[in-house]
Amino acid sequence: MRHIIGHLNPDTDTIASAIVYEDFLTQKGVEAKAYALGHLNNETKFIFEKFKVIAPDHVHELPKDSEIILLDHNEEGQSISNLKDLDIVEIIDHHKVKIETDKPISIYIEPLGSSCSIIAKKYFENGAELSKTNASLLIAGIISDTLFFRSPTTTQTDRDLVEKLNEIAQIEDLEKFSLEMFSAKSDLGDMPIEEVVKLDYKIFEFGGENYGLGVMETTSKDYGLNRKEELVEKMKEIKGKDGLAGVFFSIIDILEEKSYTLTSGDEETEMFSKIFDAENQEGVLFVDNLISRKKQIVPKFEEYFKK
Ligand SMILES: [Mn+2]
Repeated sequence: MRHIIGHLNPDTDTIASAIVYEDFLTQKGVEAKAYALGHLNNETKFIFEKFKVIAPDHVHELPKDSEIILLDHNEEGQSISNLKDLDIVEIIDHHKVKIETDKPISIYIEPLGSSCSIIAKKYFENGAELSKTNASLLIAGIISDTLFFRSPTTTQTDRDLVEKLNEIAQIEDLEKFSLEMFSAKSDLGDMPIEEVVKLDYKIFEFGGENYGLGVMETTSKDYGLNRKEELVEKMKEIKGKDGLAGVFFSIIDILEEKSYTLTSGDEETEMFSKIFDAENQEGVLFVDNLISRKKQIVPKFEEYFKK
């Protein structure tokens, strides 16, 4: 039995790709089951309601030596808590490669806009049968990760795949669908502040130390900016509690393609301003056209720490 695991603080891409890959493997006669490493965000919930999909089971750890497939991530800090005790048999991802394995395994990594793109390619290349619901889920994952093709991570392959998938999914107005997804994602109500920070949050190792990088992709940036003090206080707490060198939280205006970053302290503010040439607007670090953690934020940090 292969356990398909997306990353912690799951997003639509990680959940959708895991669910659809379960179907792909099942068609191939491989026993597999998709899991979620945490609660679904509002965008994913919206998608599930719209396409009448049942959410995958939650899991926090698995029995020793369980076979697992890592989807949409390959870093230990972003994965299941007892990863070290488990048997990784396959990785499918579109992030930078970090992991070391102790035996040869299947790895499918491609610099596409989403993991759902890689899964979609597998279906088309293998002539596997793709249901209307699964095609819709893959489209949702691609739209979510590429911010409907706005992100610099977008490739022509992603656009072509959405067109091909929509021959099956038959979503009438993709633009309208994307706006519905983004507004579901932006609707956070009175969500506890720690959950806001951890909404889309990953740990990265730079220069031998761990940093927390959270992003909030939104169509209503004021929600985040209005909770600035609370956010910063919570980020400082997380930094101390989790033994991090710093925590950054970027509010990303999807439609305007601009970002507003908060930090866990003065040193972090100075560092971020230096790296991104940010404009400090009363503690909010404004950068135009900075919207992708994967393709813009993380590589710039890496470059900074190499020096
Ligand atoms: Mn992804």
